[in-house]
Amino acid sequence: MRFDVVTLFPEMFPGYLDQSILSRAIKKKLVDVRLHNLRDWSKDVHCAVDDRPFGGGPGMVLMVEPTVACVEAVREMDEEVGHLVVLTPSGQRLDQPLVEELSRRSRLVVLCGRYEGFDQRVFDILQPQELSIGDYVLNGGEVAAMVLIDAVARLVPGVLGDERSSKLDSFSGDDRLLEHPHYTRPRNFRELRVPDVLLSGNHQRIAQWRREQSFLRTCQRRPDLSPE
Ligand code: JAH
Repeated sequence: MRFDVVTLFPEMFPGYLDQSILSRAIKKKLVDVRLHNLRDWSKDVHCAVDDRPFGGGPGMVLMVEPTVACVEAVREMDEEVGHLVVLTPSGQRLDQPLVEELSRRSRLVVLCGRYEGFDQRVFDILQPQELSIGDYVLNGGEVAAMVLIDAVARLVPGVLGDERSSKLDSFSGDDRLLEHPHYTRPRNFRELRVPDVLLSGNHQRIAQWRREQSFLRTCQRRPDLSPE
């Protein structure tokens, strides 16, 4: 799967891309992330890509000309033009079903804003899918873009060691409940013991216990996700 990121701050990405799971996926050519600096498409002598808002007010707005030129040029860098997404606080809330849907694409072009965001005509012309990772404001779309890439890339076949593991994640699988608790050695730590059922070797009872724990946790912590 290919990601093309359009940003004013491409230098924010390598540190993140070089971390273990993703760098392995990139080495294995399962994932390809290309970075594009929006400033390279500036139309003016000062390399400006932002300007003051019409109507007044604080902050700067990213200009339509360099943004559209950049996204169109980046899309044309491959015969598959890709699916265009923009990270914005006013976008559709990203959740695991949407992540799964995006992971079935072969190419995503991810546009990151800064300052007060893009001129509205960027959205009118490019008609991107507008996505939000949560109801809070960041200083720009880059961190949200990394969240999106992280969540989507791990679902690309071969990126995780064991393909079963993502089906067992919170919000995943048939019921989309929170995950059950996990335990490993030691069996007893400060009088806190690993539940006997997990040491029983009875896989049917273990699966039953885990389903119950998932259900209870979801009811207690996330009633909004609870079945009924
Ligand atoms: C902030 C451009 N949903 C998180 C999110 C995504 C993007 C932005 N903020 C929050 C943002 C400033 C400029 C995008």
